[in-house]
Amino acid sequence: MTNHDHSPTPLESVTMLGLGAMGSALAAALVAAGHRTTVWNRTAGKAGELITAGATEAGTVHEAVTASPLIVACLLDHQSVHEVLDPVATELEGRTLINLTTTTPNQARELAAWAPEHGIDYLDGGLMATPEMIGGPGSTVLYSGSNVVFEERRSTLDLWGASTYFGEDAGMASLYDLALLAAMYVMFAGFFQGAAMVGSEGVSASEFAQRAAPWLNAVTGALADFAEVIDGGDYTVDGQQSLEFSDLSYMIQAAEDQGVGTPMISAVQALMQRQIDAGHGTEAFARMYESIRRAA
Ligand code: FVH
Repeated sequence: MTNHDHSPTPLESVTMLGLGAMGSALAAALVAAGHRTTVWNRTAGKAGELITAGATEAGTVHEAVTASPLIVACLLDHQSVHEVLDPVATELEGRTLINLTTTTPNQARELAAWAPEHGIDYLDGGLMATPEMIGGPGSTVLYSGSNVVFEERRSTLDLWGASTYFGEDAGMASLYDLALLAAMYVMFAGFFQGAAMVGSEGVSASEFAQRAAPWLNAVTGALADFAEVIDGGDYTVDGQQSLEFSDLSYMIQAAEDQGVGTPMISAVQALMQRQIDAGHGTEAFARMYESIRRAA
């Protein structure tokens, strides 16, 4: 994994395929940096602002991919990437393809295997940003696949956000991307669970958010401790809250008494109960990881 500063961006010709919300933001950053940028979108009429800023619109995918040595795809999904690129695979030979479309790890690996069959250098990317964040301090883009492409194009990649490389296995950027999003969605759902509990007494979600945000922020400090226990593989270590101590029955009862659903806390309780039933109740709370690690 690498992450380091780079010199100013050498100007180059870049083609952006896909001008949805994200593709447009990525293309705008390229144009703003002075790259000779060609843009293409399946449906016409999305390139107006980019053309005004200095981009050139290609009328066909063929025209788009032959305009630049570097092709960036930001389309809807894996299927749309193949729909767009398969017909121009011959024209892509000798060029570099950076795919920032969200895919599963195996879909990224499939594209990474498809690309060299057609003489294409391939780098896969996972965007940890919304379109508004592109180019700003909070934007991170995860990459895996060709290390040569990553290093050679690094200064261009850095226009979109902090670039982090996860190795030659093209599926790794996607895996990290989706794992981080999994953690985020479950945390958000936990917030909704708590908001519903206090909401049953007329407390607004906004008021709850003011208390939940600093609380959640404070407790993320525990992640490193959990990680150490998991990586060490010994859940009997001292100083850790036990699974039995972490019983959520009162929480579930409170929610039920308030007439609120318990999907999130019941799911957590069930994961812990599996470990307790297997005889590990006195072991560390982080042992819950073992209920998730392998599909039931
Ligand atoms: N927007 C976001 O916040 C998230 C942030 C994290 C990463 N995602 C992923 O980025 C990909 C693109 O997302 P997007 O926000 O640009 O998506 P849309 O605005 O819906 O634009 C989709 C573009 O894909 C084109 N497209 C769809 N299907 C096809 C197809 N079969 N052939 C050719 N192009 C296709 C679509 O074209 P059109 O509908 O305008 O003709 C748009 O250009 C995505 O993987 C996110 O998961 C964004």
